[in-house]
Amino acid sequence: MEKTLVIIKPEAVKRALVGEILSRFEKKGLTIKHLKVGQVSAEVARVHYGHHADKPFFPGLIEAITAGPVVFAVLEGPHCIQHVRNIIGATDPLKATPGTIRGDFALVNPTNMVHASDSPETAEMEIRRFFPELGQGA
Ligand code: FUP
Repeated sequence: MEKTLVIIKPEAVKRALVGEILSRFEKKGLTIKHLKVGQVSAEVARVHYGHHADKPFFPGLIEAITAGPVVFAVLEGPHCIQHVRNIIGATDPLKATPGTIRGDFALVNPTNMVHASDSPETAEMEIRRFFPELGQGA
């Protein structure tokens, strides 16, 4: 069954939106396979967002994702990756449709509330990155 990695970002944890956000995935019918509170270190953040390293918004992005506690989740279900991307909405909160998580709760980047894997390859890599303790069970 397809799996994806979700990070509920520091701004969303600070605003007490963890339950609301997880609830949207659950109501869709997706299964929460693994869930934990943690923190993204600057070192891991720079790897995770390495594809944006040359962008002007990179320092602010690293600051935002490392700013406080986050919640990591592995979700599972048919077409899970695309369903979760649909539920979170467009990367830019200004373009995210109302009804999506970013459309309902975010105003501007880099605080767009949630990260979710965008392909099977990144999902596998990100689950290993943020749940290394799962090993082969990931
Ligand atoms: P997404 O997969 O939707 O998180 O989108 P990206 O990987 O393209 O972007 C990662 C993060 O970079 C976003 F969550 C927010 C931040 N970002 C900006 O701050 N400004 C931009 O113009 C684009 C992305």
